[in-house]
Amino acid sequence: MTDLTITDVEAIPFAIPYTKPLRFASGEVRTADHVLVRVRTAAGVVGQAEAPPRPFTYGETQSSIVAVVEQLFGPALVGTSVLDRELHRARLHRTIANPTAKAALDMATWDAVGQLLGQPVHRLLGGYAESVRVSHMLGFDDPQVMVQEAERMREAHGITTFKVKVGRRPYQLDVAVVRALREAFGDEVELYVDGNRGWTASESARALAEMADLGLTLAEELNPADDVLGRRWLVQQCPVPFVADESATRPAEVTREILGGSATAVSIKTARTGFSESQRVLHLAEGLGVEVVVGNQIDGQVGTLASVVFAAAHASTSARAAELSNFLDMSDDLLVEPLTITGGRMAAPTAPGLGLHVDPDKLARYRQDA
Ligand code: MUC
Ligand code: MG
Repeated sequence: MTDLTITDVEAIPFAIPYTKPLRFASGEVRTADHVLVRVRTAAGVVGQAEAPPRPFTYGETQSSIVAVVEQLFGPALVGTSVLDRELHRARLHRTIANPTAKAALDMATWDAVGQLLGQPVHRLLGGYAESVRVSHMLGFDDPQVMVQEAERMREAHGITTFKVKVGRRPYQLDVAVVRALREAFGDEVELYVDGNRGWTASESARALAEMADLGLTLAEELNPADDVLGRRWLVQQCPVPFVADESATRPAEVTREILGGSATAVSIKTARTGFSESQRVLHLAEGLGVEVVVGNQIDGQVGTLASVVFAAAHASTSARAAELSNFLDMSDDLLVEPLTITGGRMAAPTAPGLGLHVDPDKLARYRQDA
């Protein structure tokens, strides 16, 4: 019988510059300083996944991810079977936080399982759709620049769904952008907004009122969830689903925010909840009767591959466009075969595991520990 034992866990820091930095209310990204996590098994199969630190959101850094994987989480997994996901969870979740380190280990483990079984992870998770619609995230800029960027995405990749970053002051800066996009594209595009907690509840309410004629489909984290009463007041008057992103990443937080009236939809990001915990969040959301969106933690191509695998695997994650395109703003990436978006859609890989092949020359060029 194949030996499924995990023999080694590795964390490789790498850095790839963005050609077009992404700016939003809680931060800015100029370089993808991520970590490639590898889980090696006794049978020789290696599972891989990407951890993107977001210091301004969750407090992880590239070096903290490498340290926690090498010193704490890796040793907790070595000697167990790749199939023992509940045991892995029990051991890793004794430690709070460190979401992308935990998520990458979970996804690398699934990648190894898929390769060992000769099945794509997309099918192991649920196998619902072959491909999903893509939503592109537009970072802060002047209205005309953001319209040009959306036009470029539509022309080159057929993308017609855009998440517009908002949360600047005065809020009219962002309202002008959404209006310019609607005027430029009419009904041909879907638009929604994400504030990354940049506004107060009252600024958000005024902005929503001024955008009432612009046909938004979702509003995400416009103000901090910790403004407890202000947030409930805002969500009650929001005419579209109000998405909890960074405020509700764990099942307990999702339960609290939804039952407390502080959100009416949930963003699921494989970068921070992997596949196993993302399925827990998804099933909870389904049970609560709230919609989900597959979000983007400004993932590289390895991370984006994981997101499309998860999005395409279930009916409710493929109902809305998934945020899968921000790797297009990077100057290069690690995969041998770059991901493609055609006709506004991205296909889930059909090869065993996550179907990802890291180019050794590129990894050698971008790794930071050599
Ligand atoms: C998003 O949806 O908020 C920005 C910060 C982060 O952690 O993810 C991105 C996108
Ligand atoms: Mg968000």
